[in-house]
Amino acid sequence: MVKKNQTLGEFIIDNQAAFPYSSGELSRLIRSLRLAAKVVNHEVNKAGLVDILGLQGDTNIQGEDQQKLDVYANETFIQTLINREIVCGIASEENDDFITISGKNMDNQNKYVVLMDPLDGSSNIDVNVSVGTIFSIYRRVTPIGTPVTKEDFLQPGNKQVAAGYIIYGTSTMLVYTTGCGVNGFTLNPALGSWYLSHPDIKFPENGSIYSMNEGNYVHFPLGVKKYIKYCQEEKEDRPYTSRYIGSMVSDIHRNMIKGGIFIYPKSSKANNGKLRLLYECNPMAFIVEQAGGKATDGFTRIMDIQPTELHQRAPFFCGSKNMVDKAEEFMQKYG
Ligand code: P6P
Repeated sequence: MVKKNQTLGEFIIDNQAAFPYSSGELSRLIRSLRLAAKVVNHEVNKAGLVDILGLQGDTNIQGEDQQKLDVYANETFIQTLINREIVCGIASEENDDFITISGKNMDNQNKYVVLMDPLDGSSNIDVNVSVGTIFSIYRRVTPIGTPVTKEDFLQPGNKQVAAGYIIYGTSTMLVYTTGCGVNGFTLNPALGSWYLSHPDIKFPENGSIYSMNEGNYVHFPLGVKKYIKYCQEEKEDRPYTSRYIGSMVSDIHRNMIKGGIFIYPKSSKANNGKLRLLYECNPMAFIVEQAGGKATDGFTRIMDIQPTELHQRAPFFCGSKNMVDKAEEFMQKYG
């Protein structure tokens, strides 16, 4: 039963009870991400008013210009997690390598690591288009109390304990899963509280929206080209419309509510596509699957891919199950 106007805090307490042996560590971790999200939201919402727009002047490991808000969001999430001493390691799109958190007495007994894209879609910041934060949580695989290793981060997405995103849009929402469905909470900025606004989100099996950067059409695999033409044919079963914001969190969030497919495929310009497997594709795939959708690389379930590099990329087909199935038919046939 959905409790009307339940806050995120109440929801976490109610759902922690569903994990009788849980130590509350995961709940505290979600609460910390909730706090950091409010701090980042405050800055994102006033980005146009203070001198926080524009390029930081540095570039990250991806070779992408770092926006000031990218750096601010990265530092906010990392410092909040360090201050709360609730994780043993962090990996971020904005950091070349993972961060080991040893704790005050160098005896960090925490068992979770967090991987994140602190501000996805940041190229949209200066033009007032919604952006997002994406996070992915795993249980470490190396012994508790020892420094984390790359092995703790290079886990397949099917080992995720929790995943979520914050979307800084017309309203600010936190959407996450711990493997028991997907729930969305909307921030009331006046009160600083998050309210359960989208309980038990279900990804429609069919949809009428296809989302990809068609500017790259000539570079797409033939299967993707054929799927786009299939969507564009005037047929009764194809009332499709193209919607692409260029901010993955926003595109996938819209499609999850309305039904649709998001595709960022490999291309002749980028052999594995653009999106990063560990802290973009895997967490979004966990959420989408938990809502009843599907997420693959065009052939293989995204969450079954065994990572080999922290910042590796993967082609991404994600959304309404029947639409992803149809796109995969074209990939199987044409490659
Ligand atoms: P393109 C934003 O930089 C991002 O990582 C995703 O949020 C978004 O879907 C994609 O890149 C947009 O890339 O090549 O279409 O501009």
